[in-house]
Amino acid sequence: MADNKEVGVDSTLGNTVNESIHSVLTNFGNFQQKRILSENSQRKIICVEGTFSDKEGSAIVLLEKKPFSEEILKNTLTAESVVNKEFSNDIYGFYECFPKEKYNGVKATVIHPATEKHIIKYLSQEIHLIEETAELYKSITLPFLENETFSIQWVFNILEHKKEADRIIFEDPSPDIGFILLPDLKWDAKQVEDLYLIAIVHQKDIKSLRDLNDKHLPLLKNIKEKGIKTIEEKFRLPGSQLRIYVHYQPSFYHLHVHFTYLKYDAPGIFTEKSHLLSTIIENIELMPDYYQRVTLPFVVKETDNLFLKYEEKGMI
Ligand code: M7G
Repeated sequence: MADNKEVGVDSTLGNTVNESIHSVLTNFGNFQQKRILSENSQRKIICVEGTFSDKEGSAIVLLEKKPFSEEILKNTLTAESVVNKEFSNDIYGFYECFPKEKYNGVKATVIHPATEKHIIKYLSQEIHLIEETAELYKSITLPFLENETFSIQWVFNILEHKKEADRIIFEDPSPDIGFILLPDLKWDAKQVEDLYLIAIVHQKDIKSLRDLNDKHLPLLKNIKEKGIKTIEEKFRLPGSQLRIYVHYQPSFYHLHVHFTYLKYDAPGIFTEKSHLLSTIIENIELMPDYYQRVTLPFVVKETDNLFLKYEEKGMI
């Protein structure tokens, strides 16, 4: 802790207000904490809102303890780890163990400048389930989405190879059925225990599950088939150990498919949010406009503007 503070005083943050925080951040010396947005002791994750002293706008910092990879384990049970005894009782001993710094990392995600919508996304609050009929989608959800969604600039940066190009695991460049497969923001790609990849499609006009119909079947099948093959080759996990799904509502309205390790309880895998890709394909094969006709439930936070729109129209 004391060491961190010393590094923090010798601030290496940028000297211009406009420079992206991500070009200069090497420590949290200039971060001023405002409030804890959410915390989950089971997932060992905390989400903090604050500011960087020489930057304009709010910042969100997410800290998450990492799972034990083979490498971390191998380097923790060694003579280099410090082990302090807390107490012992009969055959039971309780210790605090400090592995070497390199094997003791905490995953940190920084969002800056964070919009109000980002803050709401990470703020712990009451949630509601809305049964969105096809009619409600057209009259409330769609007009809302057209005005108020997260920027998907990060998606275009990936598709155009401007960012994260070195993280791409597979690309099918076809404009119709092509996609890029790469590690999700939530995965450091160091161990398969929390494997999390996303396939982002090259087609630009598919907002979400709601837009999918029979003309997208070749695209969906291509993602499933090549995604599984790539993961099998690179990470030695067969398709039968993968959870392949789409979120509804997504946070980002450009079609992407989530691939996670079946044993990993990834965030957002609950039934009211996830739709398995294989089920989506089957449903569309049975009825080409299934997703334009069906009622799709989704979860929304109480302070989300979409919730307020449904409330205004007396739907909640
Ligand atoms: P979603 O279903 O739209 O929203 O998924 P969710 O966040 O509610 O799950 C978007 C996925 O994209 C999430 O799993 C994010 O972790 C991931 N993601 C978001 N961003 C901003 C990035 C990014 O910049 N790079 C990568 N590789 N993944 C991202």
